[in-house]
Amino acid sequence: MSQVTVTEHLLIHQKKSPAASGVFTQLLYDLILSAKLISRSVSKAGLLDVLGETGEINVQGEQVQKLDEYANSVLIHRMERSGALCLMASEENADIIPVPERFTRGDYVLIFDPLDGSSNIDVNINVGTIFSIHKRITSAAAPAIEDVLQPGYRQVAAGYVLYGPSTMLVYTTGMGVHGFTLDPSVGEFLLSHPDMRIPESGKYYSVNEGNAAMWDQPTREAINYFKGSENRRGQPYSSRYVGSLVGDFHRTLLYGGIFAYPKVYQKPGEGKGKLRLLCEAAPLAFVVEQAGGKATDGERRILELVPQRLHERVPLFIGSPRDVDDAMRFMK
Ligand code: P6P
Repeated sequence: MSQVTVTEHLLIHQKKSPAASGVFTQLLYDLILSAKLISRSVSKAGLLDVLGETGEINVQGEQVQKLDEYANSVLIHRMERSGALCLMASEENADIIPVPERFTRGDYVLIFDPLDGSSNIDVNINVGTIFSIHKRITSAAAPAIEDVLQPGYRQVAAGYVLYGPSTMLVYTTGMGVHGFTLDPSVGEFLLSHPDMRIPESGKYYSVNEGNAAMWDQPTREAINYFKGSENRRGQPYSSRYVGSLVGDFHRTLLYGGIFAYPKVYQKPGEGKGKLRLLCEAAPLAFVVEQAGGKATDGERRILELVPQRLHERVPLFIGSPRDVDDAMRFMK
């Protein structure tokens, strides 16, 4: 079967989607190039001494960066030159990143986690890049924080790159979810998972049970439901948790089930989420809903949450519609 490249796929979708323009397609091209550059370094992480301390000078006489700093700098450098963006926000940067005026600027806003789960690099476990794309909503010359603090249902595209045994790109522009696998021999992402759909319910639940003592009672009951045979399946689910959101989410998308990072209560009454709304929960919620799944913060739909702060954190329950509904019966 002749493989469809991501470039062809984008152009096919550009024709179908009135919203997509050449500028938007160019934006995705540059995002894909960034993913290839990051993938190359991730796959050689242990060799290039890109791990560990910063400040060292490697054999090429280059300043050695930690891999997540490297991924962040690749994305910022490449994407500010895409001509499509006016503003960026990164999990690694405290403030928003306006595209400098010396570059051609566009109307899109890119929010990303350059290398999520980077602590797993040292033990060769999957890591990923997560991205979310909005259209700016302010009209002044300079973009503003309001262009970033938009609810997830306004995203025009979202997705992730998973650096694992193979490198995969999974994205949606609101017309389904499509997965591409990088063929390193030709350096091209090839369509490997067209029109991805999450199973109605799955066989895995994915949560860090080490936090159980810090959960509230409804959360404990929800997680116990998946551990027990009194669930809809009449048998316990299997537990899977690698501690890398993109890896845990991708497995949930393919096999079904639920991933949860519930509120943890370090102090009584002060329950907090860990995952970031803008660069983790909202983009993955867009993907999962486009694949037929659901994503909530334990009460509300993730895509309807209006961010108040750039690095706002939320609890996350995401996965197969029946499994998320079952968990919500306990949470509400
Ligand atoms: P914990 C990685 O640091 C991360 O941000 C996500 O990729 C992952 O899902 C989560 O944190 C793991 O957190 O507390 O279980 O180690």
